[in-house]
Amino acid sequence: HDVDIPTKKATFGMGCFWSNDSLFGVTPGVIRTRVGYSGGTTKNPHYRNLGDHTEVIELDYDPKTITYEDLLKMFWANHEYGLTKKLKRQYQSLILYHEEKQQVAAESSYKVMQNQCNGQLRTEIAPAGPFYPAEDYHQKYRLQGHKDLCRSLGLDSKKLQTSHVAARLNGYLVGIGGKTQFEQDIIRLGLNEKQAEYVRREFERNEGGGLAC
Ligand code: MHO
Repeated sequence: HDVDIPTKKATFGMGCFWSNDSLFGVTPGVIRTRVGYSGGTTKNPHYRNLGDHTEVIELDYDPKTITYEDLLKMFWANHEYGLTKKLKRQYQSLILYHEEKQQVAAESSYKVMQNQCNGQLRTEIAPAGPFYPAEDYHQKYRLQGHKDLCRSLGLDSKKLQTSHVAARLNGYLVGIGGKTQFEQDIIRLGLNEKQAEYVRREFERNEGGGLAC
């Protein structure tokens, strides 16, 4: 049930990458996600030694279903630690663009936001450079709490970075995306009744819950 269509990449730093991963993972048009470290110059960063890198999420999206402008709206609206606070480089608000069209769109949305924030915005916009995937335990962090479900779907550590199903479940399991969208997604994702029922129960458990890191 992996989705094989042409995609484009987008890369964002929005604070802690766990929540962003869940948020984008259930967004229609986002096909795959992975989290990692980018935006810096030091080699081979690790979670305990980030150098000058930032926690980022890298998305593969279907531009026929979702535009880069839509992704930018989500970027501005969903920062874990806000847009104007002075933060460690780890949590820098960051847009890494992959083509000139993305650069133009990012810069023009930045101007609008900077006005709204009275010039206090601290977001950086830069060309995408090397991306270092984060350690396995950070990938689909929310989904990994559900070991039996992962096992029943054959989601090994590699697939946690490449699987569409993993991206979706990582959001649904914390209540993002909504029950209605989930119900419509079950067959497309290839979930069996037992797996679907498990996710439904999690929706109920998470009712009213938020996305704290
Ligand atoms: N609030 C989380 C941040 C982790 S995120 C991967 C923590 O304190 O562990 O940076």
